Amino acid sequence: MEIEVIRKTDPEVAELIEKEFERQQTTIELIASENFTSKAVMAAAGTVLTNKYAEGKPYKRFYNGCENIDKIEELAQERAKKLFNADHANVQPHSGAQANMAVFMYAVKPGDTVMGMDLSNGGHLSHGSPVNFSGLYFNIVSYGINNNGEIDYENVRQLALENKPKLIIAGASNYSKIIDFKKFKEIADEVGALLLADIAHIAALVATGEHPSPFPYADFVTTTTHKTLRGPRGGIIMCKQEHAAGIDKAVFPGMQGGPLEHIIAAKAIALKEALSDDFKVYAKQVVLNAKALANSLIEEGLDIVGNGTDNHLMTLDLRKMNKTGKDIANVLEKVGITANKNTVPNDPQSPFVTSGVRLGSPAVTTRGFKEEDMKEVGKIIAEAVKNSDSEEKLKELRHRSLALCKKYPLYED
Ligand code: DSN
Repeated sequence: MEIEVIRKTDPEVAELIEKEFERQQTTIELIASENFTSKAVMAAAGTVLTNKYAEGKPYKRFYNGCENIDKIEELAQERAKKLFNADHANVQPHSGAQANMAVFMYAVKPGDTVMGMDLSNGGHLSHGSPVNFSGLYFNIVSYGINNNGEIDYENVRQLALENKPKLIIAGASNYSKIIDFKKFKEIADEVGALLLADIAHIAALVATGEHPSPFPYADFVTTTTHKTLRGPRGGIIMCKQEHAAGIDKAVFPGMQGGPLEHIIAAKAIALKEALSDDFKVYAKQVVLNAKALANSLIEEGLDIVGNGTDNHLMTLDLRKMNKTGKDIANVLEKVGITANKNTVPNDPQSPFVTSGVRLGSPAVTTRGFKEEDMKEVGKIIAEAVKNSDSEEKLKELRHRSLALCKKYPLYED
């Protein structure tokens, strides 16, 4: 076993890996951007492929000895294209943020105007946050969400008409409604902007038809491979053929050096898994489970931004309960539920404190949770919020969360 090999060389690291497995096994993972890969995906990431330099593209490398690597990377590219019905795929980005960075590098110049969703409204750091390369080097115009938790497309259009961006980003890290990519395309066309759809969060839903696809509309589509897509940590850029050469050049030599071919092999495996019928069933269940959790929380008297969800995530709005996201995320950790604090629209608290907690269903769905389990998870969360000062109650809730974890053990077969 790999862990025994690691233990022989480095018992300290081996022990921490084992503890992390135990943590994952015994807690309910509701971080909306996390998931559990298959054993095959994990195994590929730990192979001899990590030894190989392969700068360049398949069959056009700057290093010799790439005959096997080329075929693996080509498989990953072809599977990504098939899964999403894309013209072109570059599977080398090390992460979603670097995929976005490469699109910026190709599509805009420093100082150009770019529109993206504001981070505190559910956008991503790389969509224009002032502390990120995107906000530091580009003139960012941010759009947000209204009190119903929805993008106000007329406001996006007005901002676009006023500011004439060269690039518009449609996509989010915390948005629970369907994104209307067609509307974004109409706005982009009206002002002559290119359109980037960042589907990092909803990739599996797009791939399986649970969310409308941006592919007929967007010039570029970026994704991570480790969220709903259930692959290794990494990114992919897909684009229209006319942008293919420029995007490839932006990834290498523009942004990155040698691609991580062990991770690209793991991406290829995850993409094969995502093309299966089982994965369609999985993605459908992700949405059903998120809706069941949202309904359970609402039945228990808690508020959800937008009063529900259309995808895999939701934000618990704690303002009515006079609690903060920071405190409740810590309380949930005590009862064996992992989630992250998040801002709500017009949040009176700072991003470090927040009034919300983001909750997602992708990881627990992989584990096997169904709607009735999500109902119980909702009850545990609600009781934890209402009894956050009672150590005795929190202990009882911890037993209930452990019982759910035991019902669906991880990596058994
Ligand atoms: N950090 C990711 C998330 O949690 O949504 C976005 O990159």
